[in-house]
Amino acid sequence: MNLTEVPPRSQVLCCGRPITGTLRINNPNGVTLSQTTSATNVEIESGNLDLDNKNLTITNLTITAPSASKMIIADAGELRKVYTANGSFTFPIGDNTGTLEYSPVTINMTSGTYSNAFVSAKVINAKHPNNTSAGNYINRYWTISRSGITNPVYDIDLFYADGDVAGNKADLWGGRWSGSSWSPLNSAIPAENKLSGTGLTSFSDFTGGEADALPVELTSFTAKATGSVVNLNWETKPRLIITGLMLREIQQEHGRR
Ligand SMILES: [Ca+2]
Ligand SMILES: [Ca+2]
Repeated sequence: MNLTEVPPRSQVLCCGRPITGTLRINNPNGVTLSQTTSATNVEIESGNLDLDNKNLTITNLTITAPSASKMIIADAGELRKVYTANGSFTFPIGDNTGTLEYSPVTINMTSGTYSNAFVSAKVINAKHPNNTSAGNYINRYWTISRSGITNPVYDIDLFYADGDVAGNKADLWGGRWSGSSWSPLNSAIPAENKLSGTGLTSFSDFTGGEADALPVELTSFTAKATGSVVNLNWETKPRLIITGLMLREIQQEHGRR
């Protein structure tokens, strides 16, 4: 199936049957998906493929130099990538809320068992409703989920747009929302507008914000009493601020009152 730029206006892709051959998008004015469907091969040569609020399941995707004018708009519907084995895939997604913005996410599955499996991604151009960061955050979050994968382990890279940043992007940390709390990601590279996490085992929402709004977790903590001295050792990701109250509680815990 070819959706080319003749006629030179936006087109609507219907009608929901699986596309077993190649779906080729070549229309600078864009193509909109009108029904949830699947396609074995998708090639995007020009223009945006807007999923609107429908889902598209793909097996293979070809897109060179994706951008805000050559991407898959997935800000309501999901782009679902079939996984049959470990491997990395970049979801070339963005949004058309206000300005068109390209904000891809790369999922590198490093472990798992796959049975009729896919990973899905969509991106919302708004502050996450559970992000309590007051000054430094991004007006963007991604929802990543999966189907048919048991014992998944994966790495993730998320790329936001400059226009998303409220405050100072050097003060942003990545966070994953569990449904009730934030877990920090282990890397943020402001120069690349990038938030990264490795060795993740759960799927959900991701965004960027302040460290105290996306709180740190202790990866290890030991306290050893030597005579009247308590030695505290800890590792955190990404950082920990020990307050006077916390120190006092730790010392009481270990018998220094
Ligand atoms: Ca939209
Ligand atoms: Ca936007």
